[in-house]
Amino acid sequence: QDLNNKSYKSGFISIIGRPNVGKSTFLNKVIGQKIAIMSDKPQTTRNKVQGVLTLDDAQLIFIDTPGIHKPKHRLGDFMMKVAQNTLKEVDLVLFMVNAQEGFGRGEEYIIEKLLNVKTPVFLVINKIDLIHPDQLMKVIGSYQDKFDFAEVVPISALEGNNIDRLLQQIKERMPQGPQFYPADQVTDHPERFIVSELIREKALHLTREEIPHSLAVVIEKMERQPEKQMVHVMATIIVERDSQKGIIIGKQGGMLKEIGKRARHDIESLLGSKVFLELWVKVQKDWRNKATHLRDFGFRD
Ligand code: GDP
Ligand code: K
Ligand code: MG
Repeated sequence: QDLNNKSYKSGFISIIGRPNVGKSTFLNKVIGQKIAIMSDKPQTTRNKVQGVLTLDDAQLIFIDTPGIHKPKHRLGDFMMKVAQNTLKEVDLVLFMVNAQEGFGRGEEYIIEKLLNVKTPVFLVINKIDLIHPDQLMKVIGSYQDKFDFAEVVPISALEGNNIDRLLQQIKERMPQGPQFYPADQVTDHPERFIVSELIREKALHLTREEIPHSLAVVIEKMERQPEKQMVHVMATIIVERDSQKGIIIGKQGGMLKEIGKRARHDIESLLGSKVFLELWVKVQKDWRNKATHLRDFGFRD
């Protein structure tokens, strides 16, 4: 990777939409089977990577929006916040709808509650293979009345119609940036990111309200050690204040130990291997002000 390559673009994209509109089918088409299988593993992590598409001149990283793929689209206040924060942090939102169904209450709800962000939103009208072109114009109209979409793109995720054009338009919206993932590693396992999210999740869960969601986890090292048949993971938990560091470490290191124990358990099942997990805690003031944390943390290699 050429770090001085000024024309390379990279960014984060969230796909939202009601169940069965075709989100998974789209990702499958774009990224391929492997990642889709990966994304079906049960994980409750925030900002889980669903797939990464590495092109010659851009890398598109699709990020899950937790909560909104649940069967019920009524989210609790908390999940709503989580979802909204994700949508704020990404570079682009794809709002996918079913061309056959048109605007409905589910869509209205998403527009009202979730799309209240500055991030550009594309309306992706999927399953156009199932409708007549005249109907498409009506569907588009019904949505454009409701929201100011940056683009409106009709596609068929199943048959592949217009997918290339959509990818081109996505690319145009991506900021200049590095290739976060090496092209080969990515197509298989965005493991590091998931590992960092697993640790983050345990830390947040165990400390409850005391630690804000600004906590970040950087994977310093993730190394297979075939001779010991285990993976050595070294990670740093980053907080913003000394007091938070104290909470994370806990009495006689008890909290950090518990975070490590629970995270290790999950990482072992993710990697299918024994794991030696080494956890460190570091204070870094205002790290959130440094670009978005999606970029600064978790993706470091
Ligand atoms: P998700 O819940 O949004 O992830 O939706 P899925 O990707 O699971 O798709 C739901 C159903 O719609 C599946 O049976 C897909 O095969 C079907 N589907 C998805 N995209 C298309 C499309 O472009 N055309 C047609 N005809 N069916 C589609
Ligand atoms: K589904
Ligand atoms: Mg799906």
